[in-house]
Amino acid sequence: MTTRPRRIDLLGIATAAGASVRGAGMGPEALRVAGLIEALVDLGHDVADFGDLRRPHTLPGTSPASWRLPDERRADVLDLAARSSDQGLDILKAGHFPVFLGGDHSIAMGTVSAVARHCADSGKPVFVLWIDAHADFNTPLTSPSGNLHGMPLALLCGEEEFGEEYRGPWLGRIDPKNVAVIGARSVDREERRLLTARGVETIDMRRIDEMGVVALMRGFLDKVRAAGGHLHVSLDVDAMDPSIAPGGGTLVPGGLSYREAHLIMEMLHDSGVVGSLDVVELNPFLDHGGKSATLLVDLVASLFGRQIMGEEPGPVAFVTEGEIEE
Ligand code: B3U
Ligand code: MN
Ligand code: MN
Repeated sequence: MTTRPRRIDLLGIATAAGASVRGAGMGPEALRVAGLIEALVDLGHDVADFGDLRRPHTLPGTSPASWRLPDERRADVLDLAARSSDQGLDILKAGHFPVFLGGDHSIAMGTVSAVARHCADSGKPVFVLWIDAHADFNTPLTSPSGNLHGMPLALLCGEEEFGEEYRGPWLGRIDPKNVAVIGARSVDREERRLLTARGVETIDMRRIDEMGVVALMRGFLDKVRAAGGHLHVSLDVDAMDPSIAPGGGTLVPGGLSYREAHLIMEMLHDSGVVGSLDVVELNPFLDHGGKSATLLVDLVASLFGRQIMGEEPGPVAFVTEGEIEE
């Protein structure tokens, strides 16, 4: 829940293995440089930074990370998914709020799995809000690109067109009927068919234009609250309009405005049902002087209670990895 104060555990997953464009592996560090920890501490939260999970740049018998072959990139994605799922589960078991810093969106294979595994133990239903220009619901058979950052939701929702190598004790399952994609404006034809068939609520930009984010978000949040659910939020930088968030590798025009994005975050905070977060696809190499990184930090701050007016509790101690008491 986002009720303050929280113990927030940051975990970076420094990879672009699921994308075709390089640079998202630098995302976690750019978010730190843009002041993520300071913003959270300033809001009265207790923050621990667990550093980044990453794959070695060279592995015996494989190509250098910069031009790995598709099979090698898939191996990177799945290794990181298994590790982030296990580490995310530990964070959740400790009662802390995990904030996962991507990395491209394939990292959600692991992060959402952590949440699903944790909630399976307690019987709490998992809901996912996927804030993205894309639906990321392709399978290896429907994907036009073969890039794994376009497939995490399909894997998590139990689509069967994924090979044996995608299965393991790390993989969790979510109910597609508990998923909402908001901000969508680039959905592939086969992907669209799957979303409809599985009952994923897809709040595309046209619905936002017509109805506004408040009514649409209220409908979804009421559902989560009524079910007593845990809400995982997965925030892709390309959900926002490229004019305010240029730092992504797969930008699509016509995205969320500055105010729409903040309003979504403010409503998520007020709902009190959010229990975990991904911030993904930030590509510092393509960003304009930290503009997108700074926007993401401000959006995360809104999710954790920053308000234009109103009381904020003020800073608490910042804890680094070495100092964390077990
Ligand atoms: N739907 C396309 C494009 C895409 C999805 N996610 C991103 N791009 N970032 C695909 O490749 O699956
Ligand atoms: Mn995405
Ligand atoms: Mn996207």
